Amino acid sequence: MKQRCGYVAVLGETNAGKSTLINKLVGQKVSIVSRKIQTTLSRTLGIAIYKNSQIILIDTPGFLHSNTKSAESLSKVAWDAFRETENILFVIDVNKKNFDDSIALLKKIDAAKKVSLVMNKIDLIHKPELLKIAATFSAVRNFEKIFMVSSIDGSGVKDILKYLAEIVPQNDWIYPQDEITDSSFEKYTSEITREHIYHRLHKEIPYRCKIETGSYEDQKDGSIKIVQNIHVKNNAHKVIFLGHDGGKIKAIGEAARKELSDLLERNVHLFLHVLVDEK
Ligand SMILES: Nc1nc2c(ncn2[C@@H]2O[C@H](COP(=O)(O)OP(=O)(O)OP(=O)(O)O)[C@@H](O)[C@H]2O)c(=O)[nH]1
Ligand SMILES: [Mg+2]
Repeated sequence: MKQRCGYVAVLGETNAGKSTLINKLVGQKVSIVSRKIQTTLSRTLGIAIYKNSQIILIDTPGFLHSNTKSAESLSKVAWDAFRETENILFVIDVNKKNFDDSIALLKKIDAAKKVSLVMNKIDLIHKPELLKIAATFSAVRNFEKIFMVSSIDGSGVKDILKYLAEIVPQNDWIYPQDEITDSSFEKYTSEITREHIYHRLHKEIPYRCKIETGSYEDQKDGSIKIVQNIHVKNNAHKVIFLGHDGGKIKAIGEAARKELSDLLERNVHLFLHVLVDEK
């Protein structure tokens, strides 16, 4: 059987569940997820395989209708990814009270693109509502397909996978069979820590920090030592990160270490340093 391979961009408002969907399609975590807005900060690839097709999903930062500089630059990242392919999954959170922002965004996508609508989070609403929402969006433009899914429990997600496997063109696979993302080891591992920071620290703090994997080193016993630096803006933020007696950072480190051990299938020794970066 001839191989098929192609790119699909996943677009939508922030918090719609794009990264959750991509992780389900890939079958493994490639992109971090949180309840907070603007979790995805850079273009991240998730590579899914179905039969003879390799589907390269481009995760993008979600759109946020705000005029701040950071929202603008994240939107640019998403539009750049969008230009890489004609196949688009447009993800909406069906549980939202108001779809104006999603519709405004949808209108910016030119007619030549092949867009499918993914109505996500169907586990949260009554089924009759779904048809109304589908009709609202169908009035805005033509969709190749409309999917109703729950990316959390996975219902309906397989249908998307099958569909994408059919529409990607005949091409040799770009990535090796066992590759699930194009992220470097450094980025992948620091993203996991960032997710745990989002879960454990509130409001603006997580947005004001930058995490980088400083070094990693295989140990003789088969484990791996990973050192990560968390750069924060000022001393006050550092104090919040550390928490009482360093308890906060310890809890973040422990949760991230556990998850990294599972993902990497080996023992991980994780060292987190909080550094004040006045610049
Ligand atoms: N109940 C329910 N929650 C979901 C579903 N999909 C995603 N979520 C939740 O929605 C929140 C946002 O999910 P993300 O995958 O981070 O959303 P995103 O669209 O990637 O967000 P950004 O990266 O900020 O653009 C998380 O708390 C997810 O657990 C779903 O199908 N059902
Ligand atoms: Mg995301």
